[in-house]
Amino acid sequence: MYKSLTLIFMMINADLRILGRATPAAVAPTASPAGAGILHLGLGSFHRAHQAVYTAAALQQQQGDWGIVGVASRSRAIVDGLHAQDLLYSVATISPAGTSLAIPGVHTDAFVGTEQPDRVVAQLADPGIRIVTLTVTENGYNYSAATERLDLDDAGIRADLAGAAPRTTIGQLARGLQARAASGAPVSVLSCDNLASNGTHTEKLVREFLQALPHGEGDETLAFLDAAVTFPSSMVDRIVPATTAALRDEVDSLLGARDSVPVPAEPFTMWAIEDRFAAGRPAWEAGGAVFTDEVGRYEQMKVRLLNGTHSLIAYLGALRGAETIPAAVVQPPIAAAARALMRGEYEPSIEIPTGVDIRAYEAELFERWANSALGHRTSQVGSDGSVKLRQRIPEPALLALGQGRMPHLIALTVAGYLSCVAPLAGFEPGPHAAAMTDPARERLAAFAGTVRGGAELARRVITDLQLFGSALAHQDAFIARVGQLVDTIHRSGADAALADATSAAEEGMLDTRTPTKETR
Ligand code: CS2
Repeated sequence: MYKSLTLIFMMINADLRILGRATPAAVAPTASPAGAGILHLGLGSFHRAHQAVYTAAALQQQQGDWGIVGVASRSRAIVDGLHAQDLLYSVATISPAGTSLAIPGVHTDAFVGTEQPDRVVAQLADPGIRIVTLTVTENGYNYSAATERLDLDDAGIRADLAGAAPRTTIGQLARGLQARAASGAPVSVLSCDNLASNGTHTEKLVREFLQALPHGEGDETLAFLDAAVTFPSSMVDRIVPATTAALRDEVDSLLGARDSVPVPAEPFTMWAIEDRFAAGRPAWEAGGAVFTDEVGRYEQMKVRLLNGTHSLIAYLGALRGAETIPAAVVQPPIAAAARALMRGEYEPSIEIPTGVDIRAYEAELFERWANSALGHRTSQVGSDGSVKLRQRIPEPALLALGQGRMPHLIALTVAGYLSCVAPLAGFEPGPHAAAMTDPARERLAAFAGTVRGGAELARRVITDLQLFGSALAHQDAFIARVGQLVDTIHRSGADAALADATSAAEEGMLDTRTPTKETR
């Protein structure tokens, strides 16, 4: 029977040598902050393996009141698990060479936001809190791609606007900032989600919420936003799979203690942040964060090359029976499609950040995806495609179409997505596709039950539902190509669609690279 994590840390403090003998891999918490300066919404694994680790490094270099109050949106298990361990947990960095542990130790409190919404507002109003960070996923912003605004038809947003204790993220931010306006204390809201221009996007949605309040009720807060609130953008990167029972067992044996809420992560980590903080910030550069004016470029590079290609690997991998990303990416047809997608369709749409070697970046992506020890599932990456893909595909697709090029592999990504979550009658996409969750799954499945084939499915989803925004909704050639590839997957299988789209993409790349007569 393992001792509890808390007891182990008491022992660490009492006598390091004893613990060293008992558990060779013993680790002490990196930080122990005096007070909290950060309120974090979204206490999931990603935050705990990313921002928490950078904050621990910052506090190790420079003490300060930068502890984190973590708000889980719904999960009681994580909050109870953390409280039972004095808010400590391990981050297991996993590579084929082995696993190493770190314990950030930066959280000063944790609670469930939907259970105590008033407490979220009160914390945000507290002048001691100087930064609010967010990892609520692409799905947590109540953004409507069809209207390109805050989704005012959403029941949660409507309830928050009507004055209920706020339960949506945007409602909590707006109501919290409304309460804070009384003291006027400056604060920064830092989105750490995979969204283009995530700071600007968050600010726009908060402002739209305040503008939608009746009788100019939000006006004073809007003025407070102008004067004292900043929304820096940031690009976050670290692959963090779901925690499994096997990971818990491995961590327990390395630690010699029971940790019920460890998080696994890959060795690679990156954070690029716009340095616009209204009331100070931790020295996150101590953990390797880059402060830069080129966050937009980093974001574009990452959301397209990593996340966009990740989606292709996940959907086509799942359809070919791969349970994990590493198992999918080593399959030659998928590797070839991923490479052609990056080179031919995403890369031309990206302004590469200064000093980044794009070839080295792409090569590193393949190494990261192939990390078999991580066990990152295709069903995890494939989940929530309706909200993830709209961040990843419309702009590069529109850019290619505008230049007269068909983005065959972006079309294949969408066709793979539809085949996994909205298979037409008679097509069986397999267990990994079945395990993908998606907020639009029911709506899409209803379409799939009534349409006659891929072309109609693609049109219903892209044009009628505007799942990827209004601009792509009228790109008939693209929609037809998606429909064709859906039919190919359904009739002849994923391999046939991969071969078709990859060879068409490679031909397109040759055409654009073949020198003309004049330049020859
Ligand atoms: C993935 C990301 O699940 C997904 O859609 O593409 O979570 C990815 O692993 C991270 O963004 C890596 O930083």
